[in-house]
Amino acid sequence: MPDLPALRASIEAHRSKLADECAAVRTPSDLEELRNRYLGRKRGFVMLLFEEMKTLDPAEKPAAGQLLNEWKRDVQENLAAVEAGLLTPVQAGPREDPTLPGERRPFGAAHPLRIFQREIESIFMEMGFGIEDGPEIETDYYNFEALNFPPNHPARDDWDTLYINDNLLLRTHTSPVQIRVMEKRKPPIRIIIPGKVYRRETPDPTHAAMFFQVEGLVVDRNVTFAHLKGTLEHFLRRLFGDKLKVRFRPSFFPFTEPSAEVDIECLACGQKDPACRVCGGTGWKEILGSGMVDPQVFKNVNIDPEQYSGWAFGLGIDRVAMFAYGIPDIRYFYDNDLRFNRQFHLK
Ligand code: 2NL
Repeated sequence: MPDLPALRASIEAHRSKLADECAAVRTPSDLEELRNRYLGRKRGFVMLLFEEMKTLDPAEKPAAGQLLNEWKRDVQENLAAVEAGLLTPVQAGPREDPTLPGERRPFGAAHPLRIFQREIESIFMEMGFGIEDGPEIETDYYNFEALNFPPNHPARDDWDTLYINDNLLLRTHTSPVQIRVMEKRKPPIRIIIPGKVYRRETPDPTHAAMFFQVEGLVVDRNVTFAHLKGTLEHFLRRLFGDKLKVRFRPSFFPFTEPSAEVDIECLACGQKDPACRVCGGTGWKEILGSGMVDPQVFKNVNIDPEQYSGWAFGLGIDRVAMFAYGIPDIRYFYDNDLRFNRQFHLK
């Protein structure tokens, strides 16, 4: 049967081990393991010695109880100190000055292309247009067939893209969203669709395999080419300036008839430099494509072309932003170099 001196000796033996064991703790799980070994409810050293106390001579029990309680508190304090050390990194030098102002973390900011997209959106919103979006992975039907590109037609060569399988592809324009809207909703329709589009391109200063586009669509009774001209001219003057010269040139798209390309005066040379690198000396810069929606496209979405007419346009956000800001290479938009990106949110 143990006696009080034997109990005291056991406690001292544990006490001298604990100091080394505390110093060896490196991780929270080391600490947990140590805590269990000493304070575990069933087989912890502290609990085992309390059990032993029960076998002592009753006269020795009060002193033994006091010894054990003091030791238990000592173990708890040691472990708490180790825990605090794990949570607080060692501080070298003087304490931090709590009266200093906090560290400012920079907020993120919109990408230059997104800023330009928002500018375009707000001009059309002023005119009562809504904004829509849709999937970037499209079916052959929505990207081509509904827009009047027959299967295997050579016109598809200009819109070559990345195919996921025979039927699914990365959209080459946002027009499939207009098709989806016209299927669901009857005229009047006045919408623009900004978004990412894809083409099979080898990247160079003016081509990227992924870029941004805005398309617009107006469908109602008695919509004419005059509405197309007036709206696009107003849009371009809001974007580039009141007095901006705008011209319309005949063109071709499979989904519009008639079609027109829209040029604006070259703002780089003011139409004065025959050697201008931006307009090639022509004085004009092509900004967007447009036209009256082809009757076949209306039939594909069950809108009666005898009752309704409409016009549409498409523009490359990258291309127009390059012209507006004088950026010589489209790839700057996608380099994610903050020295470039930061030049476009000066506010
Ligand atoms: C361009 C030309 C254009 C359209 C896009 C369109 C959409 C539907 C019906 C008819 Cl659903 N047209 N979109 C029309 C004319 C031109 O884009 O050069 N884009 C960069």
